[in-house]
Amino acid sequence: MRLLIRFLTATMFLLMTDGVAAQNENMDESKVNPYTLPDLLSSNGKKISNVKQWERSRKPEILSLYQQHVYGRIPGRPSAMHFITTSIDRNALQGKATRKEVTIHFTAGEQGPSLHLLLWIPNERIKSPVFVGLNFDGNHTTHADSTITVTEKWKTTSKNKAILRGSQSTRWQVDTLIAHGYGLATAWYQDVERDDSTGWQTGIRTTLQESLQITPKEWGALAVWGWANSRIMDYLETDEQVDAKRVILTGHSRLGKAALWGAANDKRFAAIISNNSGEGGAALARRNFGEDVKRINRAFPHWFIGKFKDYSFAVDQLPVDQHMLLATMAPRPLYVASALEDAWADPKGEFLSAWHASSAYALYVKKGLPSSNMPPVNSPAGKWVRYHIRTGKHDVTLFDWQQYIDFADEYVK
Ligand code: GTR
Repeated sequence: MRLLIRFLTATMFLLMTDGVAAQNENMDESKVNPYTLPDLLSSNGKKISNVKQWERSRKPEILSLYQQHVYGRIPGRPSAMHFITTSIDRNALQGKATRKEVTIHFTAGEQGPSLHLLLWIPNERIKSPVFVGLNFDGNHTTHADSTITVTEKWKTTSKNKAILRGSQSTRWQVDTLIAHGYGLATAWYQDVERDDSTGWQTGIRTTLQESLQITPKEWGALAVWGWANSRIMDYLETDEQVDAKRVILTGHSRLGKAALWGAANDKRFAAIISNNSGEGGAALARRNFGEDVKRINRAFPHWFIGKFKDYSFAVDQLPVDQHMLLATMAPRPLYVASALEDAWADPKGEFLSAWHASSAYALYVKKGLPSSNMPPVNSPAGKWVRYHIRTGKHDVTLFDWQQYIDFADEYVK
């Protein structure tokens, strides 16, 4: 009896201190509640029916709602930013590619905050289209090449002290990209801000707040990583071997969320790929399946601005939903990809979001997804908005890359 009372008191205490414990995430499709999405194509009760109205009023309105309620503002480039090429190998991959390492310095001199870029460019062309994407574990994990620099920053920041060269190489498929005439630019995301709740104190939200004229509270970590993608673009615009009009932004998972917000703010990216970006990325927030707003806010409070916490238990009050973020990419080619075993990211919510976003593409007379029914597994569907759900888990695979290459061949190259 005493044990039972102790158990009940402990449980009640838990429920009182952490209301979230009482409400687990729903993983059952039959328990998805009905929801009403904010109307993508209306503004203050007025219907948006052409590109002019969309570009002049609705799109800026949506971007500003995301700024104020979800991710925060993305500032421009610091005026003292400069690039230093630290290595160059014109004979990489048996002569098929040029491999460069470039440090993007955000302040004058070489001691301040910086981002280390690893770049592969095909040798067969004068100028190549390039895929850009931040990596999770350091540049040296993206390819087995033993000469890729392991940066000092990585050594002092990374929790994973083992140097696992090439451990993430299946996620990058450099050889396949080069063989198809594409370059690849990647950098370690935590170069700009450590991925934890105190990361902002040592990251660029603090070190660059004066030069960027933005306070740390005005943006979250996803916006910071989105910003980093744009600084990579700044460099690519200066590289003679790069076709800067054909740069495709990619991102997996949290870095997919960051890529979406980054691309929404930077028109220079010619196409956007969201790989398993899930909650806070492509997936509809109002569909209660898998990770939800309360859970992401609790687990990753630093990813979003403070205001987003207001919606943890009131998602229906959020003035946006993620189809609106995807729609801001229009008319640029947009690819949304899910994985069958990635229920946490809510594949159906990712698909529906892309489906609803397709109506913004229709304004430009560009076809998006053909139907509100999900396509069969491993069968991409759609034109300017394309979607696939592949077999397997939360990851980036060769299959994914093959579809992205086909998509880029068709709409970017
Ligand atoms: C999960 C998180 C997702 C996704 C993922 C990742 O733990 O719940 O939102 O961002 O991590 O980035 O790997």
